[in-house]
Amino acid sequence: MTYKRNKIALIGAGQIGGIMALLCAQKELGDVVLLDIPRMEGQAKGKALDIMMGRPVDGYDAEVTGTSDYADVAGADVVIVTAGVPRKPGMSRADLIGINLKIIRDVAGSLKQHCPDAFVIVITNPLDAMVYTMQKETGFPTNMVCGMAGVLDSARLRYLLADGIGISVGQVQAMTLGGHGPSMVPLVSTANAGGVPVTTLLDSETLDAIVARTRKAGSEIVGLLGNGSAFFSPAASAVKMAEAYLKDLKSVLPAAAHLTGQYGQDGIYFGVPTIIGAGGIEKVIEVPLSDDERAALDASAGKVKDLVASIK
Ligand code: A3D
Repeated sequence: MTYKRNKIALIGAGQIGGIMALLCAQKELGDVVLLDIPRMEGQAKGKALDIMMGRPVDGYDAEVTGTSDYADVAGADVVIVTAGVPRKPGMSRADLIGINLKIIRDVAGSLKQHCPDAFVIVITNPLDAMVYTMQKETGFPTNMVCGMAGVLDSARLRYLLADGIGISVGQVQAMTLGGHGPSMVPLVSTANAGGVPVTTLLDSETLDAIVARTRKAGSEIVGLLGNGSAFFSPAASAVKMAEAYLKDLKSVLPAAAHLTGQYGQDGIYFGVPTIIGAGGIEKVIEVPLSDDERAALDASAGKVKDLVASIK
């Protein structure tokens, strides 16, 4: 008997790639191929074998393999890209553009050849510029290329709000929009706990501190780790997006999506609420914003445009 299972290609078998492989297998989202550069093929194969040998413990059937050959990811349904280098303490995400731009261009060339029908989720930083580059270089439809940042930045905001209020995170709905950097915009005006606005549950000083910590959460973790950046929650966030696509969940998730006039922006990739289903980014949703939030979002878009303009 033969089974048709989804194929998930993870380009980059580092910290985030390895956790994503485990999560995809545990959730039985499909068979997973971890791909890295030839010099790091052992890492890809070793992580894959480690996960395979854990199959009896959790009881999942997904096949996980490692490779450095793009022929092995041919025909993937979903591709998640972490290829590149992460930040070290003291670095901004934008500092990574020189080295990661070249890597994303290389990866895009191979994906164009081997995975023309995939839903591509980019994680590599600086995120908004890398996802823009991925779409330009592959020429894939804009709805099939997106970036993961909003699910993670929103999760950080939701965690901090729930912690501050002293309730379960499941109760808190909140979004962070805009570019993936210090200019990101955690939305307080629409954040709520079980339908109750958070502005009635926390004073403005506490809310300001939560917004500031959300913006710096990535750097806080980089500082603690000392060598690399967050990887558990970024992996879980990207897998959530892949799951929405593969299961056609039509989930409302913030993502770096291609804009054509929404939020007053045209031709850039920017963090906005979307619906993700079998059509990829099926819709960009426009939500009401306070005047301050609108101004902050415009400023964040300016930063993303500057970064994209610096691409040579
Ligand atoms: P790391 O553990 O270094 O893994 C990256 C992997 O990419 C390494 O194994 C490299 O060998 C591999 N690689 C390099 N070049 C290529 C190539 N051409 N083809 C295939 N693989 C290649 O890093 P990580 O997993 O911790 O982070 C990966 C990226 O994600 C970095 O750029 C981070 O800055 C970024 N990141 C983004 C977020 C967002 O929310 C957007 C969060 C956390 C990290």
